[in-house]
Amino acid sequence: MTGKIIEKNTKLAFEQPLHVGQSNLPSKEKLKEQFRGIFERRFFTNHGPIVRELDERLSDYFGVKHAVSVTNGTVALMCAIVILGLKGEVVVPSFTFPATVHALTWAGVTPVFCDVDMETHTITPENVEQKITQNTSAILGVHLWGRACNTHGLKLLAERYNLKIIFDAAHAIGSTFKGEKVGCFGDIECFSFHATTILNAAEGGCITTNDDSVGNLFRTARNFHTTETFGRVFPRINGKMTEAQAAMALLSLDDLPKNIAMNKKRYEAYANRLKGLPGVKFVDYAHGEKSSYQYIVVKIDEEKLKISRNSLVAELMANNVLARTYFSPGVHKARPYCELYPEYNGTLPVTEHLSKTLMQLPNGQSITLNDIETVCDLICEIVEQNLHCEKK
Ligand code: T4K
Repeated sequence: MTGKIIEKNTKLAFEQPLHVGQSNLPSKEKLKEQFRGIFERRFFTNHGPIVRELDERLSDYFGVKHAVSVTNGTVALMCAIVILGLKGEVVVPSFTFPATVHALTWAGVTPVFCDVDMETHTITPENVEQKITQNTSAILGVHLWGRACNTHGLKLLAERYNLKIIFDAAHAIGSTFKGEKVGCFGDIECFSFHATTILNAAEGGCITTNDDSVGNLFRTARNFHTTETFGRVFPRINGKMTEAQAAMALLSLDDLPKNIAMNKKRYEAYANRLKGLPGVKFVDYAHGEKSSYQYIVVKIDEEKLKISRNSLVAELMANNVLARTYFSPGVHKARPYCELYPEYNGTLPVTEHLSKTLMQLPNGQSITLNDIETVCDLICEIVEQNLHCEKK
């Protein structure tokens, strides 16, 4: 899509909306070829050849013993919680997509909300330790925006208190921590392959683990009736990935390095163009680590920019730039959690601050570098016009 700022006094900077999370597409021809095979085999689900190939390719990609695909990232989390036998309380950030917490609730586990770090937006061993009680069974960390948690520190803490540890890695395929690829940390890591993620299977996800027993239990949990593993009894579910999803996922996996490089280039284009604007800070991905660059996250300092995050987002949206305000409000302030656990209100200052100051800008295949120039011009123009109005 290309856009240009439409002359003054006309309404829209872009004729078509620019989205955060617009799907990256694999080759249509290759997808048709995959579908031809599915039709010829008349084999659509129950772990056919494409799903099996995907699981192998994923375990090679992550460098882990087990990568097990599943119908979506939420079901990956739900199964992970059940097969690890989590009970009582699990420490989890409130600054995340609600699915992280819903998975705990569905499994009958109480979420204990923990604040995140102002710089990394992830939970820290220090914050988590304050929340551990004798009822705690696990830590559920989230590698937000593709920035990995301090996996090493959290692992040491989990070992000290004999806790399980799960990472929600929905944003973090391709990311690293201290040079090690996300996918090899904790007891289980859970990925999403939703249409809005950098690995697009329409819907989909997987778990990764190096523990044979956990890998096998997960294979059992995702399929309600196989005879594969009857060693342990727990409620199973239909979490099967279809052949169609796996075909999309395989093609997206081929494109992954290219798409990560593309997202990084777009991140740099935005950050370079707006670096002089006071009150606009791009959330840094560098730290010598790799990242998925799935989200372009900007922190707005209202005092310096002289316009609030919400007003800026509203102006951008009015111009068809559909910036987002993930994750506002924090999960502890959203229903049903604000009613179930009102005691958290006002106790998570960093989460509340971030949920009021962050915005995400459009990224991905459908956004051109020209579009980014135009979005940046638009931001500068909105800020300038706002200053002008204030002075009047
Ligand atoms: N953990 C974390 C940390 C997560 O962020 C998520 C999901 C999960 C767990 C759960 O994983 P899954 O069970 O979903 O696999 C979107 C996604 O639906 C959601 O998967 C994602 N996180 C979340 C961050 O973003 P919404 O409600 O904001 O999406 P929606 O429908 O407003 O779509 C965003 C934009 O994407 C739209 O403006 C248009 C574009 N889009 C959307 C769809 C559905 C496309 O271009 N193509 C599409 O097919 O949640």
